[in-house]
Amino acid sequence: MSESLDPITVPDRTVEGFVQEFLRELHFGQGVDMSRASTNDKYLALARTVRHHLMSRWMQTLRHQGQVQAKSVAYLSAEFLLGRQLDNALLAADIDGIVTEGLTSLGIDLDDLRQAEQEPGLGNGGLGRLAACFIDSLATLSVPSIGYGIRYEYGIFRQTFVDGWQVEQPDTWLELGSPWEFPHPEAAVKVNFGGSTETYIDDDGNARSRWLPGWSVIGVPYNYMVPGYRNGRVNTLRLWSARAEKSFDLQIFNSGDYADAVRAQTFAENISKVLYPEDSTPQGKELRLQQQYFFVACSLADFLDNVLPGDFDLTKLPDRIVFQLNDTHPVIAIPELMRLLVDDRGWSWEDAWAVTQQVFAYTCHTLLPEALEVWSVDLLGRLLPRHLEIIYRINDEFLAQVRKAYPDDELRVRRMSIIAEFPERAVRMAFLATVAGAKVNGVAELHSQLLRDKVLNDFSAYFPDKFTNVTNGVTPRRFVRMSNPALSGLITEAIGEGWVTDLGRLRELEPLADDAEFRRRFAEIKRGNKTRLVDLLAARDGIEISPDAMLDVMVKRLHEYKRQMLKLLHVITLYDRVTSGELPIDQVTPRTFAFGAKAAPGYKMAKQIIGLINAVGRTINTDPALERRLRVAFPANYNVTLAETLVPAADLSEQISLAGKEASGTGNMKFALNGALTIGTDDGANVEIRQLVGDDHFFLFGLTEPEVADIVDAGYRPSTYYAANPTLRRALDHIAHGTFSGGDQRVFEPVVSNLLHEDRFLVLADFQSYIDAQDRVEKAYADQDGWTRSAVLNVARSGFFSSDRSIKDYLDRIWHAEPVAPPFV
Ligand code: CRA
Repeated sequence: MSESLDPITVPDRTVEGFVQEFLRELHFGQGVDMSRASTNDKYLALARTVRHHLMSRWMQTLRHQGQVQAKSVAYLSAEFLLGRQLDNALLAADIDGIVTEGLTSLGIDLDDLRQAEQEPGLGNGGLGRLAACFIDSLATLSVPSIGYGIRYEYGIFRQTFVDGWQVEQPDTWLELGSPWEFPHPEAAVKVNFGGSTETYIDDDGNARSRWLPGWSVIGVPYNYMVPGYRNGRVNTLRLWSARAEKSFDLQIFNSGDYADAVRAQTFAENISKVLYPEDSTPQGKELRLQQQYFFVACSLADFLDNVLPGDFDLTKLPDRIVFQLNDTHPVIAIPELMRLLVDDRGWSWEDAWAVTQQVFAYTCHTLLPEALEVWSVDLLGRLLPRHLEIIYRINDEFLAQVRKAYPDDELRVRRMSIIAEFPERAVRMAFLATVAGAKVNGVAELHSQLLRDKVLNDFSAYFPDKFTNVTNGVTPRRFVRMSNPALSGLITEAIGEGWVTDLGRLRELEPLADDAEFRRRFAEIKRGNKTRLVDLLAARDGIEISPDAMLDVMVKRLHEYKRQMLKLLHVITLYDRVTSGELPIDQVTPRTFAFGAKAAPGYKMAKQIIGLINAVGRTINTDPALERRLRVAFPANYNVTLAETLVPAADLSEQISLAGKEASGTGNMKFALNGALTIGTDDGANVEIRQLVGDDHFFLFGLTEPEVADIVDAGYRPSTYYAANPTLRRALDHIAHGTFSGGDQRVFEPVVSNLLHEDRFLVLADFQSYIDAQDRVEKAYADQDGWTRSAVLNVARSGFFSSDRSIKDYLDRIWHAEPVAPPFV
């Protein structure tokens, strides 16, 4: 269905038209003229001007959606790590050309305005960034969908280093204005908490339960545009902000107690105040449960009351919507929907359960048992008493069925109970999601297999058809087309521009790996990207690196299972070989070891490791014996914006988690797509990357998951590796003896003793295998042309890792929804 656009909302797509619109925005929107405008004024005016170019498509998409009522996807996620919006909007609207020209004619550099944007860091790491990639792909594939989440006033903290130690600063991303959001206070939703429940007899004589809440807050929606890539579609991301019902008590204010007058407001607004800075570990805090229920209750109410037409027959809900639960954070939506149907709409339990079981699907993102979220019955009952009752009933009915299927197997029943009894009585959110969800998926082949065979084994035996896999992906728009313009140009020149929305077509580059001229240009682009990074790090962090050195990169959250320590031990080993005279410095390949990592503020060991990386860096970067051939670069505050310059510049991608611990990883995909070679374990999506790019173009090392399981079962003793391996011993001794801490042996003692006596993630067991693989890297890199050939093949063979492919898999395997024709192109 193609409609013509509303002329009022379609801006003129010419340079003159743009300039006029931009100046209008500056005058009427910002209230300044060119002579007085600050960079921020110009950025805001530009953002609004660009926004105008997407507006008509947004309105059109919404109108069309209202008319067609096709099955939609609601992606429920506590995190959306969006990254900067300006470039993405320019790309989607296809107006970068006229904007650059228009601004130049006004004497403005587009790049200066880009820098003014504070990225919305509303996520921790992979899970939040995945959600952002998925809504991009949903829009580009023209799937009717809506993202629902929380508009945190403070996103992921800004990391700074003081003497090499991490210090967190608040992320004030809203401070200078946020031109990409549209608040709708008139569409606010009330959310209840606390209180108690009571039973009563309804008009038909049935005993029913109802909730008598104790307090409530208001959720105000903020809408964001999610443009598809040049397909005329703009979907919506709706993030909720908490407000008090009555922000201000005039009586109290007049009596002179100014603090008390705004107390309710302060209390309510705390709910959407900050993102919990945890990654892969649940933070069992009351406020976090409040956040989860808050956004889920707002989203369900919004969908049922506002998105669906007033006369919608809710028994048909499964034909109209699927709620995808991004990990367990939104799982409280399950009892909430039951409550809305049973308590508020008077449905029978059975009818409500039949619908509920069809409209939710659950993605699990972890393998770490400690990361599976549980809420104590005590807390949940206090905050959401009616939901707790509903969960108990779901559990009772489920366990009755399990007992029927496995008579006399009470142990199994206890294992499968949604309610854990030890160490305290608690609700296992992953189990609730598995019981109620129509489908459960892991995020890479190996991860899904381990979910079935280990983490959720009883459930996969009981519900064999529920479990499936969807391997993660990343959006090629942001992570190739936008962030690597030079490579994008080369690819387009070689195979046309179709790859941007059909990434499998990168395969067509394969023959060019054997074309010397293509390789030369590819290598030249890599060097250009390194130069871009060199300039950025100099300006952003005062870090000096050389564009001629190999760029070896490990960027991801700091976690012991990801094993930043393993890479650091390699760095220390090289340092030791050179300073001990074993290895002449002129035989060392010049290499920059780049790290980027935030540690959760309460994670002591992770913070120690950050301190140690910086300490090693200080020593290595200043030791004249190394002649600056080895350098450690650890820019603070790694985020999406930095990734966009770092990833295209990388030669070597470090994906070195202990096998069986990283669910998928998505950084690994971004690097391969930008022509870095991977050194990695057989873990997460590395397995699939290696299968696709081929063993000759991937540096594999380390124990496999079954080997890890065997070693752990047999009783792992890290000190035996220390005793048996002199190279390892020398590296650890450097840390222990204070080489990097001015002789002070206490500073990093916890790191050393943890590795020697505990080493939960088998760093010492994989050490030698990793060093050997790094020696292979060194040899391979010496043949620059051969390396470039492998890099080209990595790009050509990584098209599978597009989030467009992931979304198609979700559509086929889980959502059973379809793209609709865009309203216009
Ligand atoms: N920390 C996994 O650990 C995975 C992403 C996205 C994670 C990553 O391996 O790539 O999810 N898990 O699927 C997670 O957040 C709560 O669990 C992650 O980002």
